[in-house]
Amino acid sequence: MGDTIFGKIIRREIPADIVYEDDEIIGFRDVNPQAPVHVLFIPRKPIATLNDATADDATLLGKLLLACAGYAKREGFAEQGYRTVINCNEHGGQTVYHIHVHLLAGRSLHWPPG
Ligand code: IU
Repeated sequence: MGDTIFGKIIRREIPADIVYEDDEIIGFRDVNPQAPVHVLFIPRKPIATLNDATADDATLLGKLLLACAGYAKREGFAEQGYRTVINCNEHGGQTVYHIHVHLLAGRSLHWPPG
């Protein structure tokens, strides 16, 4: 796949407010937050969309979700609650083609989403 702005964030070519990092995953604050807490968790591996993930990525996808839950627990909003979202392709509202999990928290979130 082609490079994206998230690839540049991973390589530190552009700045981001990074709140989590390990050898496979980075978490950083969304520049256009939709809730008081809005963090994006991305794999360093450049998977474009959820459709492009394979069985080989199963552990990595699980780690992305666990990274979200771990962050929520450490930051103290896990019990109150939060939402994780993966948008896929046009109708899913995906705009950056490097798979990412949105972690949204800090307010009561509406359902269903628009
Ligand atoms: P989406 O699921 O692909 O629509 O989410 C992309 C998100 O990336 C969106 O919430 C943007 O605000 C966010 N974002 C960012 O945090 N930094 C950037 O430089 C760009 C997009 I471009």
